[in-house]
Amino acid sequence: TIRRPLIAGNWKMNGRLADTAWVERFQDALVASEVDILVCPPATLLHAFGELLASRAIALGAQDCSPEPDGAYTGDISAGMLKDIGCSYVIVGHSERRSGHGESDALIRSKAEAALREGLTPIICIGENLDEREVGRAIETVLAQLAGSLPEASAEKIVIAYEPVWAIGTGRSAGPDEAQEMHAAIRAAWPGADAQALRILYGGSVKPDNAGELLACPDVDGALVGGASLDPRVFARLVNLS
Ligand code: G2H
Repeated sequence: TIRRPLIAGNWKMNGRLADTAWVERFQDALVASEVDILVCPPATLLHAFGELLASRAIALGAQDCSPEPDGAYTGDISAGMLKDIGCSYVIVGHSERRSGHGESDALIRSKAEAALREGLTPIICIGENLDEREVGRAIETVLAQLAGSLPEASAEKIVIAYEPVWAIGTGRSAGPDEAQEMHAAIRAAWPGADAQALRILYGGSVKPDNAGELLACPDVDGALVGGASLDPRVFARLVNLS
């Protein structure tokens, strides 16, 4: 495959300064890595992580960014600021921001565009909720989100994360068939001729127990891992089996 897998940890709103010890523990538990590794701690820890990761083959990412450059936007953090402290990725449109902060596809697209302008790789999250899956509209919903949130960019400059909302933090992950079907639909809907270069991550209760079968799917190019990324040994196990 021309796609190098990416295993990304999304810490969400967890972590204190003392948790920067994670980096060394993770490194100690790492066997070999044929994959790209990314950690997205909360904004308060980005700078400390940036200094620790600078000498290691682990990329740093943020969990959100403003669609705006600098300016009068109290509380927001621009993509340029993230770049400045060493980020190379930023998650945009996570379902917790779509639902908890009313983020629309259009806003997510402009956040992804802001990231691209700064040379960051946006990880654009899409996923259906349980009702949408149960009435048979999962693919339709996800492809509409994709069309609405996607900036114009070549496939290698962005990452898509498919996270079915019903699988997030619930302990119930999609089965490999459900994941593969959706990932293939996303790749088929990619507007450019470079769909084979697009990395599509699966997210939602990924753990060492279920990661093997998910990552073995031909169109699953890695994972966006929440809860299981907080423990450095568990996250290392996920990377080691990729
Ligand atoms: C999905 C995922 C990480 P978890 O939100 O983005 O979290 O693995 O805890 O379900």
